[in-house]
Amino acid sequence: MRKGHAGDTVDLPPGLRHLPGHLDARTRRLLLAEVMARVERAGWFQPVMPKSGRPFSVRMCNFGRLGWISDVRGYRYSATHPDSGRPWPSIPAPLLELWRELAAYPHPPECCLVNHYRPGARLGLHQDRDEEELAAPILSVSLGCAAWFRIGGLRRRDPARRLLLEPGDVLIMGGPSRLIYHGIDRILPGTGEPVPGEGRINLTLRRVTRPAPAQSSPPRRWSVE
Ligand code: MD6
Ligand code: FE
Repeated sequence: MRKGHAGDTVDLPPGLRHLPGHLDARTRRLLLAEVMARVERAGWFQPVMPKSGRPFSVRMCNFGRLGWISDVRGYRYSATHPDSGRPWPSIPAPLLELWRELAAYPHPPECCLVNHYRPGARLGLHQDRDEEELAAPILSVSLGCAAWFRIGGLRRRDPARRLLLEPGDVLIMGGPSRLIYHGIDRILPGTGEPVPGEGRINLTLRRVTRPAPAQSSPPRRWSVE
């Protein structure tokens, strides 16, 4: 445990940054409008647990080249929406800007997973490890009502603590915290700001593929004059 950057919540494990209220009310409103316009176009999908087929209490959508999905066949990234077969909408520009500002990673995100929690919805303790590129962090933005976020350790049974995530909060999970277990214990309906369909929306930006190493320019003696 150590003190993070200025403005961070103290006492989080290294690599986990919490920026409370990073997005102001106006930015949140504009972002929510961009998010909802895309979700209306693409449609939500209902993820189910691999094998059991039990539905998640959360519903999902994705933006970007790749989207995270879960069905009876397992968890994976897909270039298309599982119901419509269509490509996902683009990632809103303000989110790409936020990634450039905060991710400390030189390539853009390829996926923005949208989670919608209606009253009573939760998200079980999990690790995000379906990405090939684990050198990139996962960056999340919360909108709508507040929620209790559970933070564990690198092993499922490690002791956990909780953090209140409020609208406009940004959470960055990277470095030694990239694979920690975490989840949403419960949301607090009626707090924060209204979102269409009630509850809470969380956006997670992810780099999925490992970029090819940069091509170095050939030695000068080989170049054609
Ligand atoms: C949520 N968030 O806040 C769920 N994962 O609704 C996540 O599962 C999450 O916030 C990786 C990194 C940041 C996150
Ligand atoms: Fe996660």
